[in-house]
Amino acid sequence: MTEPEIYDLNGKRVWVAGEHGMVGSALVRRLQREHCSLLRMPRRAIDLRDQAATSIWIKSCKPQVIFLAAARVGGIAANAAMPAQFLYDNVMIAANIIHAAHEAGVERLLFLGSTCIYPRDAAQPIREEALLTGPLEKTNEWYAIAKIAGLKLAQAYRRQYGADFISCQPTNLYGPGDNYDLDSSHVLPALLRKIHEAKQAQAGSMTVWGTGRPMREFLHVDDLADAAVFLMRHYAGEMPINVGSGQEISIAGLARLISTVVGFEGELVFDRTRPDGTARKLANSSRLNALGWKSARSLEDGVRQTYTDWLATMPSDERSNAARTE
Ligand code: GFB
Repeated sequence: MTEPEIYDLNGKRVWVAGEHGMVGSALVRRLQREHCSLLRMPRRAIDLRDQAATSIWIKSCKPQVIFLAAARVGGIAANAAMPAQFLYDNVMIAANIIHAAHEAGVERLLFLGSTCIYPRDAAQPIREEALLTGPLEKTNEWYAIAKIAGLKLAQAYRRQYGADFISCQPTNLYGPGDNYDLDSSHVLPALLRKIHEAKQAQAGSMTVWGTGRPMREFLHVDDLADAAVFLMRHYAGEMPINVGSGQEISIAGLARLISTVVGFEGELVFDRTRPDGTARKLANSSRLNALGWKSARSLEDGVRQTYTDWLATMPSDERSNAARTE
């Protein structure tokens, strides 16, 4: 059973803030299948941390709908290296866009948070009610605090001004357009790259950070984009909604899965000097499921597709080298 549609995107002027990032570009791909008018901002045309510039942009292009996917993001190492940027950039982006959207009379806005907003020791699978019930995981508290501020802004503007702003928090994402830089990436693209390179080099082993024991839930970014469009159409309320796949795997299990996909048969070595981060972070997505949306793609299919997508972005000499060694 799907909840009835409460908002019609047909003919609407829609802006995806952060349209050049992994999430934003997935949203643009998804919205291109809708009969709406997508407003496009050239890459780096406006610094969304700049309040005046952001406000002028929104007032001049007059979106009726905003998907707020712009953010500074990164994996466990990037969070540790750049706490100021993760906090400042994300607070500013959220505050500037949400305030300007309110001033410009935007009809609907969806703020994209992250499941790292939840307390480190929250009961699993984590329900939305767990927010602000305990201390955060230290390895990403700066980013988490900025994301909590963003969803609280959406709630506050809804409560005080009646603005129809909603939030959702996706679980760990992967897919086309991800960051493959090993110093700043998340685990899935990092392991795809490291395992691919280990195979090419015919290495006997490759290194996985931490103990391999932490559990993570992964969602393909195209599934997130579909869920976000679904929420825009079917949901209004203060409660920020979890968006997960329900597919949980240990980091060691993920490394084994990627080894199978890539065809690497060497040993996995665990570097225990690297942090594990949160032990487990499985979202309870039953609210979203009850509204009528559920992820259908298996993690293995998603990883295979992502590996193919990534190989396709490589220069052709590297790609053919990769194909030869398969
Ligand atoms: O994806 P990730 O960097 O971030 O790391 P989080 C997840 C787990 O994978 C950690 C392990 O236990 C890492 O130690 N891991 C193993 C690796 N090998 C690697 C590797 O080569 N690279 C990376 N990056 N990890 C992030 C937050 O947390 O999740 C963000 O820091 C955000 O703020 C994001 O919330 C969704 O899953 O721990």
